[in-house]
Amino acid sequence: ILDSMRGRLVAENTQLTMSSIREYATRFKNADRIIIVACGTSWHAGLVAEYMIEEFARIPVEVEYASEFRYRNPVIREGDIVVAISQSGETADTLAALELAKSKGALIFGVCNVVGSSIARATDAGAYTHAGPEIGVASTKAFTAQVTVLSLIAMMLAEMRGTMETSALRQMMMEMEQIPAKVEKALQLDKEIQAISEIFKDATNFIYLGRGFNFPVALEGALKLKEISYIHAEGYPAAEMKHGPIALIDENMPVVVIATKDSSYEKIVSNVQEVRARKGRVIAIVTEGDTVIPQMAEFVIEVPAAHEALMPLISVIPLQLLSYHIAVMRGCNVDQPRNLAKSVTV
Ligand code: F1P
Repeated sequence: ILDSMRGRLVAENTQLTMSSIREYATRFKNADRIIIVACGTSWHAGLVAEYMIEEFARIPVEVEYASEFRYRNPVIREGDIVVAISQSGETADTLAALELAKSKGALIFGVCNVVGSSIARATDAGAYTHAGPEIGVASTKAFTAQVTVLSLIAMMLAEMRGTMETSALRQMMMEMEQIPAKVEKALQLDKEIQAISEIFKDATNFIYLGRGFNFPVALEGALKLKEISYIHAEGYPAAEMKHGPIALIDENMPVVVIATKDSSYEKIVSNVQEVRARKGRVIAIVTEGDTVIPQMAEFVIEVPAAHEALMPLISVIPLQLLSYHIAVMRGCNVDQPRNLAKSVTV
């Protein structure tokens, strides 16, 4: 399965100018470090990739906001591989960050949606996400496509480095093949989420919490809400809540908790209890069949079970729908939010 996936990535790349990861297999295999540079939603996809690459391929990964990286004096070594992620392929900060890294001898790998875009052209190699044009300014399907490609890269690296059992890799690939059907199922939650949106459409603040692979999803959920509904929202690692954000929780605070069944499930149960103890209004994203969190949360959204590393592909869907419905109910233009451009080129 991995071979066929790799074949597909190679075939796509050959036609479309970015050469493939395979040509640089040895450098990837021996990389001391991978630095991911991106902005916004793409940065969140990069964070998921950090967790996956470190978990499966055991290569140290740093995820940097391109908008900061380009202006500071980062340590970049020749053996570094820099992965630039961008939906538009035109984000000026990401382009500048990769050019800085390139000038210091790093190998630049791109994950872009738009074929022939400036970032794609400036890379040494890469993979196109082929998510089709994002009609709206705020990235949604690009996130799913980026996480999918980055998951495949993480698995390829794990295979090349021998850091994951073949049976485990095969299992992951089989899980991957089931993702489209699970995403379809998550999209059927639309009406349910519309009803929840009606209740919270006038909220002025939201908190999003997640742990592990769902932490970047919490950040992404908060960003989507800010971008298209103009509601102030913050995403936090759930375990970080006690270090400050917990002070914000009261009976008026909606708290979206991504609490799917994974290795940190017991911990997230405690986090939900902490929020409930302070009367926060919990909207929990749970795995189908969960019987514990539904007893504690005020609202429950059930998504299909999946391997925890692939869960962001599913758990992000209800959050995107929540932002969408709230924005529409508030009369916001979801495709052209104020102050936001499709490609931030300055
Ligand atoms: C990065 C980004 C998007 C966001 C908005 C502004 O774009 O921050 O994530 O939704 O469109 O730009 P890109 O580099 O992924 O095209």
